[in-house]
Amino acid sequence: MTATITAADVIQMAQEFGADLAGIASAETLNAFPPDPRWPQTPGRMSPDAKSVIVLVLRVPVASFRTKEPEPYQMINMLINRRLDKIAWRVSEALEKKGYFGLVMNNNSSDWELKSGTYGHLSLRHLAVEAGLGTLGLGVNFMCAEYGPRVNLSVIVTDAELEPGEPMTEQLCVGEGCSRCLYACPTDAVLHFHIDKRQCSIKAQTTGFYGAADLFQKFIEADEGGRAGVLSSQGLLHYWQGLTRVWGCFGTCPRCTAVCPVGNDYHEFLAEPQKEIPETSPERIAKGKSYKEARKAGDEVPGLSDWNVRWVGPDGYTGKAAKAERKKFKAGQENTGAS
Ligand code: B12
Repeated sequence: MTATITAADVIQMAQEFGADLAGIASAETLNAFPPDPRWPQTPGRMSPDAKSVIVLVLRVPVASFRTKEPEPYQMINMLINRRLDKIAWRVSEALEKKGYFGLVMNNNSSDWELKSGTYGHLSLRHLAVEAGLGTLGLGVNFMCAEYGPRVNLSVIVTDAELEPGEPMTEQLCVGEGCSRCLYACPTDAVLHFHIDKRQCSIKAQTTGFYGAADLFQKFIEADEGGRAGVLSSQGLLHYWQGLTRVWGCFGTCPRCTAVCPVGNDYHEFLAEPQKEIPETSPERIAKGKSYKEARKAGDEVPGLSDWNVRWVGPDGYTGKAAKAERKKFKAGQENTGAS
């Protein structure tokens, strides 16, 4: 026997279980608009009965962007993902009590069948956009008005038919005129509403799959002395820590998210400590300018193709959404007497 359940019930339940934000995307929409149609990340592949996808958002505490070392960011990333798993599990159990299924998806794995194992079973960022929670930015991070890109995501696929959120049409990302993520990226990976994933991985995934594969390759190719070297190398220590603590496997570079000025959390806690971007260089400033000019000139920007623009915000950046959010936030502060 299934009980009636609405989107509002599910969102409230997810927030009571600890999610900072939650939303609903329609499985049918995702089946029709997979982010990259060559490797379709569709709920239909999970279950033909999938009707909705519940998206959970947990913010990354601002403290992790106020240290000089990336270590605390990495640590909290692992904890956040585990907490997201638990919240998703509780939502799934609650759905089951009402007569629906809730498939908890792994929030940081990838599917061997999709683009040589580099895409997740579902693309959580695109789902968050479809749920109306935010838009994608210049470096394709998902960002929301509350916490900018400083959030992690998790999803539950369900057969419950829930009213989906309305995707935003205006992008939250300030875009080429800001380019702060581009200036701050230590490996120069931020492209024009696109990202060079290999470059990004150098810092964002210091161990991970490629780290392990590199280590094994070095070991296989080395002579006896070289193999002894691998056995006493930092690489092996990192590999061990990756296996035991997921250390370095994901989320090891906070820079693009730390400096993003979108989000009430940025204005409240990060504007001062993150104002200066030490990594900025004349080359990076020129790159940002060239992106701005390309857009102004109406050049083709593949990251903003007709297909992709759906998740970036088809109306572009006008500043209206950001201003409205700041106003709402300030009004909320005045009401609670906070200064
Ligand atoms: C693989 C992966 C990575 C890889 C590749 C990143 C990527 N963009 O796909 C690497 C290791 C580089 C990475 C890095 C990071 N990741 Co990651 N990652 C994933 C994972 C596991 C799968 C991503 C996926 O399936 N992408 C699917 C494809 C379709 O999306 P896409 O590549 O962005 O494609 C779009 C555009 O790039 C463009 N495009 C694609 N190909 C091409 C080709 C051309 C020529 C052009 C022009 C455009 C274009 O079109 C696509 C459609 O819009 C997800 C978890 C999940 N299941 O979603 C987490 C996830 C996306 N990562 C996350 C995080 C936190 C990060 C980091 C911030 C961690 C860090 N700082 O160390 C960085 C941010 C890097 C960045 N700006 O993208 C979060 C998202 C947080 C957020 N606010 O957006 C997720 C959702 C994990 C989670 N559970 O929270 N990640």
